[in-house]
Amino acid sequence: MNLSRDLSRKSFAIYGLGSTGRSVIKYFNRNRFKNYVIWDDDKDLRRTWNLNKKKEEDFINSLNLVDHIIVSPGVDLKKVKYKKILLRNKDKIITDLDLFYILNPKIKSIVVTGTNGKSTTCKIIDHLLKKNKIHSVLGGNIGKPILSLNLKKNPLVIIEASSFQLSYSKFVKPNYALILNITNDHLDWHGSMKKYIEAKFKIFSIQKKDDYAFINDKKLLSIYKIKKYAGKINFVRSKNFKKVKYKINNHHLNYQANEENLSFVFALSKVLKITEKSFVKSLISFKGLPHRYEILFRKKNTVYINDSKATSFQASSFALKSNENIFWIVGGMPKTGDKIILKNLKNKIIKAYIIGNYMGNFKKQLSGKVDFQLSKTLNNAIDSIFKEIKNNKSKKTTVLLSPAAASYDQFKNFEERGNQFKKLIKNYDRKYF
Ligand code: UMA
Repeated sequence: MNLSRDLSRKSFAIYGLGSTGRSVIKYFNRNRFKNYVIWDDDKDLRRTWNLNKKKEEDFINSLNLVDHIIVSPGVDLKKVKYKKILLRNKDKIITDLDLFYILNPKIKSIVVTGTNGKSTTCKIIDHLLKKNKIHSVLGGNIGKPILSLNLKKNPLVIIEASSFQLSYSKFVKPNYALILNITNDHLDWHGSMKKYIEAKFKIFSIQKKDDYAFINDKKLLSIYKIKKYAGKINFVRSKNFKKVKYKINNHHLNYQANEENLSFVFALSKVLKITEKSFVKSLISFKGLPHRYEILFRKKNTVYINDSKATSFQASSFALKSNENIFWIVGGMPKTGDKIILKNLKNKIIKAYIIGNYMGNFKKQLSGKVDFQLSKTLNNAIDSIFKEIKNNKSKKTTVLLSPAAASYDQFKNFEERGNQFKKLIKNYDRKYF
């Protein structure tokens, strides 16, 4: 598809009125894009936006007529209500990331994708750049839609890109592209591992020869033959980072970031000509993110950890590995293909408290491995855990919410799940101690 830079005269259909859709509308209104129709499958949202039956008909008809259809990352083409018409017009589908790149051809950007640790890595990069007086802004999957960013003073834009966003994107062209890691995740959405990997590799596919592609997986490099089309390939080796690691004493990093992801930040810092001394100094002053191995407090031999962002077993395994005597709150909407492999972790868990609408799945996976209880809700789980702790104050224990599953069965998102955990812990702490 050839996307003209003069987009203001084109016609658009915007599918999805979450934060992405709303940011596109705002952008259009600010920049006099007049020719667009909007839609959301959610009834309540339609009421808010005054989308009646007539507007629905207009929207459906316009899908065949408009120049471009902008879909939100959460829209799954295999399941969405108007899937047939969308599939028929698949070539017209673009994303807010595409708009961003087309509308801002001169802006320099860093795109970070990968299965685990994207948000933390982006935050660390943002922190590093700011500490080194490089003006940067951060957006994308991390929370702020990319079209809502303030581009005054020509910032270096850091974009966290999910595989959902990349899957429909066609024009993402970062100066620095990082694929941190790729493990089993979101397969229910993408259909296969191959499609998932292909979505991620898009960030390399239209780079210019002066751009940088950072990757550490040699196997993927050869399978996808990215040498053909990517920019300069920077093969990230953790042994380079290991040489400076011992100088960085920061417990936020120990818990939240892994060596693999920090190796990418280190490799990027070299390309950006940040000195090693400054890199170390900047990382020492990094403070962590909420919901990612967030230590709430320690009290009476017990530490309370909110790791609500862990939506796959791989993501949860870090918290399990790093603690002992764990009361583990686990469960939610399991990811397709995700397996709970406890092997050496079994002895670390006192008991698992299964929550969510898919308890059967977790029960099956934990049976015969660890003691567990079907709690269903966070409240029940925490209630039972506090009773246990009260009776056993002398032992060092960990109360851990690290669900190894998505939150959508019971919560709006992982943030809501984590915030509810924090609130309940505070209330129970007040009640019991
Ligand atoms: N919708 C439909 N039909 C559908 C599916 C969705 O109409 O078939 C509508 C929904 O009713 C809703 C809207 O689309 O109103 C939701 O859009 P969305 O799910 O794409 O969510 P946004 O609010 O636009 O937020 C998205 C990202 N969400 C997802 O990818 C699910 C946000 O990442 C991101 O911050 C935001 O764009 C800005 O870029 C969140 C996330 O949870 C934090 N991401 C996942 C993760 O990190 O694991 C991928």
